[in-house]
Amino acid sequence: TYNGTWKVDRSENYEKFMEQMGVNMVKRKLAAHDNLKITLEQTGDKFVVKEASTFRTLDMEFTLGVTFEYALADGTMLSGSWGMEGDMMKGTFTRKDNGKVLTTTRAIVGEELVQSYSYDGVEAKRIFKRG
Ligand code: MYR
Repeated sequence: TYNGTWKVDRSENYEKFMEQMGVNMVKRKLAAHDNLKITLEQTGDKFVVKEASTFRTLDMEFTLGVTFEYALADGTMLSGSWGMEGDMMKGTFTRKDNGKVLTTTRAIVGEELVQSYSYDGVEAKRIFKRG
């Protein structure tokens, strides 16, 4: 189950990923230490998500397979949805400003939640521990 609170422990290639996303260097440096904490609460197809970081706190909800909008911390708007493929969450989102696609997955690997990100040929991971 994905339910619970997850604190980012480490990231792989996240700075390169943000660079590809067009995030400037100052913000990338800050975002590398954003202390991201995500709380997920799934009931059937519905997820309630609480996000907290040094940038902001955000409460939202989505339903698997249903398109919603999501603003990144810098204001970039995404539109898309999460689905399930087996035990893995798979999200496909489109940037509203340039139409490019960002895909992301969440999987529980051992005791950790591994989130992958892919955008414009660059991939990254952030790995969370329960907290
Ligand atoms: C959630 O389930 O946490 C809410 C919806 C997430 C949508 C996709 C997240 C992509 C985040 C990319 C970060 C890029 C930073 C430049």
